[in-house]
Parts: sequence; structure tokens; C-alpha cells
Amino acid sequence: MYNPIFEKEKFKREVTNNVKTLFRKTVDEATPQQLFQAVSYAVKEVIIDDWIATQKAYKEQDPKIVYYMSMEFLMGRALGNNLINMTAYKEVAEALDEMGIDLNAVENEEPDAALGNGGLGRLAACFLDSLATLGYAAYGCGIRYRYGMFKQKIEDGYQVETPDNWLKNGNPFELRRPEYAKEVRFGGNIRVEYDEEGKTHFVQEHYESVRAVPYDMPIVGYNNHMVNTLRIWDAEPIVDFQLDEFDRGDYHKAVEQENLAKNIVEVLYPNDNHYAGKELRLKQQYFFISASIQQALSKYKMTHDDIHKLPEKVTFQMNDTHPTVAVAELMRILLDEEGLGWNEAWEITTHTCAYTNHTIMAEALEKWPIDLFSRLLPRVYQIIQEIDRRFVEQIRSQYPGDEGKVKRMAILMDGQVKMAHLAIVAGYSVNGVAALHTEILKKQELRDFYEMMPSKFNNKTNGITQRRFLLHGNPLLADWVTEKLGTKDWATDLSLMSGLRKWADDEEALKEFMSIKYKNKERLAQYILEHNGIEIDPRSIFDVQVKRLHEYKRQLLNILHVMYLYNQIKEHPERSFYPRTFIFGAKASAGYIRAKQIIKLINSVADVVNNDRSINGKLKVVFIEDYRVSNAELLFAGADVSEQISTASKEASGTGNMKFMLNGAPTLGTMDGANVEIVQEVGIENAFIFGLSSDEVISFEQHGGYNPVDIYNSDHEIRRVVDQLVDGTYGYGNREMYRDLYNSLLNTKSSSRADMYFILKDFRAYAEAQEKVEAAYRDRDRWAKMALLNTASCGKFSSDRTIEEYVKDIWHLDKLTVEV
Ligand code: 26Q
Repeated sequence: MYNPIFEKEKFKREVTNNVKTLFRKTVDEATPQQLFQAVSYAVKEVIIDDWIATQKAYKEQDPKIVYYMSMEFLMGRALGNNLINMTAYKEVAEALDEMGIDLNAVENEEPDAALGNGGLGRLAACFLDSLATLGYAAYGCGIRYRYGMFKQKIEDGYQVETPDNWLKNGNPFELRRPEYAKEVRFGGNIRVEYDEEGKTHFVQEHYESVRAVPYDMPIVGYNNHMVNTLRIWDAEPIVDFQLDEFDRGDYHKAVEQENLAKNIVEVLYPNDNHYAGKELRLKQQYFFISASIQQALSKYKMTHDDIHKLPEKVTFQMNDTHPTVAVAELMRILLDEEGLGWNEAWEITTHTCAYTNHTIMAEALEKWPIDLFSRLLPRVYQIIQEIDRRFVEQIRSQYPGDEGKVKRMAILMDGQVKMAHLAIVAGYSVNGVAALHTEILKKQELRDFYEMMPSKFNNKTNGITQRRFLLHGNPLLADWVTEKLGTKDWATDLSLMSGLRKWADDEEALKEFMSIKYKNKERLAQYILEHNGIEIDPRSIFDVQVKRLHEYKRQLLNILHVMYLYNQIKEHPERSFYPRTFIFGAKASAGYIRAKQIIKLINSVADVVNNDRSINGKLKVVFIEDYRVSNAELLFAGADVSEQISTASKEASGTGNMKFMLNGAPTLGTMDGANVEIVQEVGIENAFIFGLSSDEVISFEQHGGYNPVDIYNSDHEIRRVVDQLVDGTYGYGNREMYRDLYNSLLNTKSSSRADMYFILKDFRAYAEAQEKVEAAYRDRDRWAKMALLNTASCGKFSSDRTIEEYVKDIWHLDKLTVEV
């Protein structure tokens, strides 16, 4: 097939030799971790040739390059994915098998590269996969955090965070590139100088600086010899800490720069959809942005001499507002280092930078205190002041007398720097991540901006890579799809999945489909037994909600419903009840107290329910510890039901929803984010949709919310469940343990509004939708058809489609071919 370089015997020799030179051992003596290292270096050896060939193609074909700027890249494991994309997975598994090595066990030795929180970071990883696969020139630009997303332990039902020292055994796939190091400056003050010609110069003095050193990770395209680069920056002190600095009286400065370098890249902020105005976070942002922009400009200037034509060859995509300082940093370099005038610099910047919005949640919006911002980035701040001054002037001339507009739209207002406003004003494109989300941006959150610059706004519905989430994560289903379609081309053209529809009434095919699901449920049950010590029955309905813990995602609605079912089963043991396993997986941000209470509640309910012999195992609850990309692959493959139950209007898109769909799990969800488009594709009869619409939610919000106490008073089953939060049922007798959750639902004093996320309002509708799930599942043929139709209808949700849309509407990239 594709990889002539991959020769079995040569590869085996390579692995043996790596074990020897790296660890002075034989294959038989090597530990599993050592085998992982040895195998990975052998794979890297093969990748390197294509990586070099890709760089050569960049040089020769001079394509336009997209720089995907992101504070997060949630890559997961590299080894298996690289083998999949090299189309060498089965061959390598076979070669290793002949050496007595189990590839699967080797893969499990690799730590996840968890340089991200959730959806936004994983989207960046899927995009890199698609860009390489489709043959586009792209760099991912980010930070090489020493500690990624924390590892989650559950102790006594509580989340405990432990550091993720993902580099402790070394990272075999990365390459350190000290020759591309850049200096990044912080703080100090700006002195204005005039030269003989009367030109103004801005000189930063008394600053601290760090050396940004890039590490490159290969991004292997599928079956096309293309290898792009994820470039993540490490920080080092500019000069090594030296004693002679002490003699010169610079001891403190030397220590400070050493500390600055160490601190900047130390750890990923574990906040998801939540802004925390921490100075170190802003340092991280400017650090990787400054280094990346400097790097992109040096690369451009090596082969081009007219900086005005930068937008023809370079585009910076800003993954949410986190990299928005890029706008001002690019302006700074064009003005201060390239010597351009304001208008020409602005012309270039506003044709090079583009912005993606991932949330409408108010608490996620980045608003930096001006004093902090201007102290840390004095020159960048001056530039933002000038951008703001000119923009405000434009508002006033376009809307004379409307000072409300100025107040709502200015970049600098009330002592804050509003990063979203800066991104919109300077970006040539502003996109949302699902159709509904983009409409809400245009009509509500960003209405003023949309009115003033409608042509910037566009939608790019998210997608996922089928290479990782089907080919790698679900090999049984992948092979079945290939057989049924008579081609493996779906791996690069997911729209072909619609060809499966013709099997939706074929009894034999449906049986095969369900038996694959069953095997994946057994595999998941095995994982749960090994990692949680809980035995679950693969014949029960696997109902799965895995995603970050956030109130708007409403894990609380799910677990309250489990409590409700438990009451029902206890009260009516005679009623038939189809056995169910409710599976949760979620990390809560370390400081998000209420989210942690919900995790504790899930575990308490699991404790009570799983140990109640009287219900005959009809109900099981499992909390998966340390939910992450690698175990997510097992969870999607083994799920029957996909829980996507966010309060309508709050989930910008969701991408887990697409991964479940791809793996044949119908959605139980609200009309939110990309669920809307999933239902459009699969048909409402093949999903379980319930609850308030986004318009209804927004309308309630505009009228100060609703009154949950009415529901509590009128529905005794709901009341019972809510009361069980504070009657000791799940608090091991402790009535205070869940008092705050109880208050959050009923008490206006405890939060600005009671039940802000409409949990009680949607409860009945949710319970009814769950009854429909059960009824549908009892009818085996109907369920099988529904599940298969979900897989067959997922074509739209490939990140390949998303990337082609970005290319056509925003980036205008050229396709590359790599010759080997
Ligand atoms: C901001 C400031 C300071 C510290 C942290 C942050 C921060 C970090 C991460 C703010 C937000 C995030 C992550 C947001 C996120 O993951 N959003 C999700 O993006 C997905 C991809 O578009 C969507 O599918 C999800 O709906 C959206 O929630």
C-alpha cells in the first residue's frame, strides 16, 4: 500500500536496536514504557522523511500558510494516531506481534498530551489533523506546558487533582528547535525618541525578557505523505543564571528572569468556559503570541520582500479571544520594527487576523484590567489605545449622538480591555461554531458589531476527525463500514457514510451493527471493571454523558433524573424497567466549588444505587475517573445513548455529540449548539429531543428568569428528588452536604437567580424523553435502525468539511502535494 518506506523486517530491527541504544536492554528485558519509547522512535524515523519532504514542498510551492493560534491543543496520544494516518497500523501491530509485543499495550503506555481543557482544545487538534490530511500548509502555535490538564482522582467521592507530568519519560515525537528561539519582552516603560529625520521611535526600557524556544510535533496527514507542524513554545531564561551577574549587582534581575521563564510555561489553566483575570495567564498569552508572530514574519521575509503582501501568504486564526493580543503585536512589529505608518500597518493586520468565537457565556469573556495590562505590555497597550481611539471615532461618525453604542462597543471601557471587541474590530472574519450559535451572536451578544460590520460575520459549524474517532477508536465498526460501502474512502470523505442508509432495513446488517456495538460495550465494561472496580452488564442501556463539568451542561439534571428513576424502581418493583447504566465522566475546574459538589453527588448516588441489592442491578451509575481523549475513544464506541442536555443557547456547538453520532449512539438532547444540525441530518425521529428552545430560554432570561418553586410545589415527584438533596439520603446522613445544590435550584438568595439553568423547568420533558429512549430500546430492530442511521448521517460533521469551509471563506489556502 501507501508506505513503501515501511518494511516489516527493517522496522523490527529498528525497534530492537532502539531498545538497545536507548536502554541497554533486549526486547524481552524492556519495560512496557521502554517498548513504547523504542517503538515511537522507530515510527518517528519514518515520519521524519515525510516531514522533510513537506518542508521542501512548502519551499518550492510557496503556499499561503494558516497559523492556528491557540492556548490549547488537546492532542491525546500520538503513536496510534500516527500509525493510523500513515496507514501502517495493522502492519505495525503484526510486526510487533511477531516480536511478542502487543501494540495496544504499548499504546497504553503513552501519556495523553492534554494541553487543553475540553472542546476548544480538542477542536484545534482535529483541525490540525484535517489540515494535514487535506494538504494545506498550516502551523499550530501554542505553549509547551510542563503540566497539562490535571489528572483527576476520585477519593471518597470527591475530585482530587494531581499534576500531569506528561513529559516525565520524555516525548519521543517532539523535536527541540533552539535555532528558532525568539526573545519576548515584558514590562518596563516606553521611551520616545526622535531621530535626525524627525521620525518617532518607541524604545522599551527596564523590561524583563525570556527566551522562547520552539518544540515541533509532527502532524501526520492521512495517507498523503504530508506532515505539518504543531509548534509549541518553551520558555528559558535569556541568559543562564550566572554568578558574575551577582557581582554586577544584577542578582535579583537574573533570578527574576529565571523565575519568569519557569513560571510562564509551568501549567495550563484548567478553566473551561471561564475567565480568570490572572496576570500569569496574560503573560502566557503574550509569550506564545509574540514568539509565533515573530517566527511567522521571519519565515515570510526569508522568501518575500514586500511586507505589504503579507496577507497573500499568511493568515492568523485566533482560537477564541485568548490569542487576541496577536493583533497588537503584529501592529507593533509592523510599526516599530518594519517602520510602516499606521494606515499601512492596519491595512495588513486587518487582512491577516481572523477570530473564532466559542462561547456566549458572560463569565467566559476576557476583560483585562487596564492597569495590569498596561503594566505588563506597555507598548502593546499604547497601540490598543490608538486602535480604540480610531474605532470610537468611527462609531461616533456612524452613529452621531449614540453614546450608548460607544459604551457597549469600545475596546477600552470601565477600566478594562475587552478582548472580544479588539478581535472583532481588527479581524477580517468573525465566526461562530454552529448555525444556532452564530445566529445568537448576530442577534444578541454581538448585535451592535454585526449591525456595523455584517460582512465579517460567518458560521463554521464544528467537526471532528473520523480518523481518530472511528478508524482508531472503533476498528470493528470502521472495518464494517468499509465492507458495507465497498471502500475505505470515507476516511477522507465522510459524506460517503450516507451510503450506509441502504442497510437500514437489512436485518443481517443490523444484526452485525448491533453485535459490534455489543463488543464495544464489553470492551468498555472491561475498562470500567479495571479502573473503577464496578461490574456493569453490557446488555443494559449504556447512557453516557462525558464532557467538562459545568452547570450549563446540566450533569445535575441527569443525576437528579437517576435519583428519580431510583425512587420509581423502589416504589414500583413490579413495573418492568429496562436495565440502565448511567456513565459520567467530567473534570471540574479546580476552583469551581459547585461543579465539584455535583461530582460528589454523582458518586454518592452511585454508592447508594450500586449497592442496593433490592433493585436487582436494574440501575447502575458509574463515574469514570480522569476522563480524557484516550478513554473517550472507548466511551464513544461503547455508548448507546449520547447525553447532550445543555440549557438551550448555552452550548456554542459541542463536538462530543458528533463523536457519539459517528459511533452509532442517538442523541438525547436539547435544541442547542450543533444538536440542531445533527437533528437536521439524522431526522428528529432518530433522536430524542426535549426541553425549552433557545428563544424560550433567552426570553425567560430577559424577564428575570422563572420561578422554580411553582414546579417544586406542584410536582411531588420532583419535590421528592429535590428534597433528597437535603434529607440525608445521599449525604450518608449528612443533610448539609448538598444544601448548596438544593439552594441553587430553589433559593433566589443563594444565586442571582434560582435555577439559572432551567433544570426543574426541563425536568419533566427530560424524564419523558428518557421514557421514549427506553421504549425505543426495547424494540431491538427499531433501535438498531436508529443507531445505524446516526452513523450513516454523520457525514457533515467531519472536521474535513469544516476546514474546507474555512479555506474557501476565510483562509484561501492553496493545496499542496508532497512528492516522495
Ligand atoms: C479564559 C481566560 C482565562 C483562563 C481560561 C479561559 C478559558 C479557557 C478555556 C475560556 C474558555 C475555554 C474553553 C472554551 C471551550 O472549550 N468552548 C467550547 O468550544 C467548543 C469548540 O468550539 C464548542 O464545541 C463548545 O460548545 C464550547 O463550550
